[in-house]
Amino acid sequence: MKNEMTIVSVPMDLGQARRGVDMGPSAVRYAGVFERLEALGYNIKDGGDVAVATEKAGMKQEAALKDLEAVAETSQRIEQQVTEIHEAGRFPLVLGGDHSISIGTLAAHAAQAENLGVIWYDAHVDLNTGETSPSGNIHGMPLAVALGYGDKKLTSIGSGPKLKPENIVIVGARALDEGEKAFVQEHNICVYTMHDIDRRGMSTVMEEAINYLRSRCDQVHLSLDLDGLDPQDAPGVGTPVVGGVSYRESHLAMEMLAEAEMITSAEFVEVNPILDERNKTAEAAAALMGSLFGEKLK
Ligand code: 5AB
Ligand code: MN
Ligand code: MN
Ligand code: MN
Repeated sequence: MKNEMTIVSVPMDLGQARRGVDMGPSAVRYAGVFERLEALGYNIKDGGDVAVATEKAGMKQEAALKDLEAVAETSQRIEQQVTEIHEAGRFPLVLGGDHSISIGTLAAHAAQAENLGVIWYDAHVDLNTGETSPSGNIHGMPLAVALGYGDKKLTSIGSGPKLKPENIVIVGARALDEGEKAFVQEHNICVYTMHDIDRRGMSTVMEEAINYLRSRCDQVHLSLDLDGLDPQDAPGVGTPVVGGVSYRESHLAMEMLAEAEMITSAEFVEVNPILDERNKTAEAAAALMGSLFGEKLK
């Protein structure tokens, strides 16, 4: 892992319907991320906030992709700002915001990798398009967009192809829409569901995921949606799903990634302080970052 890191906030809430997730980055900062990572010896630069576009009045309720223009405009800015972090030779750590921010981050990461891999830690698989989405919420679509599926305004962000379906590993999935199930089947995407984690253990699941991505990818991005965790451990999320990954299992997963020394960029998303209990979810996010960046090893 690079020792030089830039942390950037994206106070974005346009990708879903519940207000408050735009305050996620502040809550995570308040939970002590900077202090925690500086104590591990990282040189951290504060990249500030990416400016989030304002929604177009009246767009919200009817459209198949809600607030498409504003999300696209913001994604463009995210892509630019994250690209600058890469160009400065620093590790990009992005704090969300809803998961639509990945449209911009993945575009930036993909552009400077030969073959980008992704670990998508989430209760959901985020593989909807405007055609399959039950909600029209773009935070349920970023992985599909990175694979080239969805509205042109989103798939055209950044340059060239972003992700290959065989370079994705999803961990913690337990709430797939019908269209997403078909997408996973059709593209043969590697999904470790809660069943797999229950049955085979997080340790085996992560070992397989790490070995698989290491054998084929030159860079690996971690996208951690806090709703991957069980709502008991991470109640402050907009789309909670019962029966999730535990706090301890999540720490183990992060520690194994730290040991593997394979993560080249990361984001923690979907923390909603309004729905949270005493900043528990933001604190879980900060603690998981501690593990991802080597707390157990030092
Ligand atoms: B999240 C749902 N699949 O598309 C949809 O939190 C939920 O980024 C999406 O994983 C959840 O609206 C998106 C029902
Ligand atoms: Mn999710
Ligand atoms: Mn998600
Ligand atoms: Mn969510």
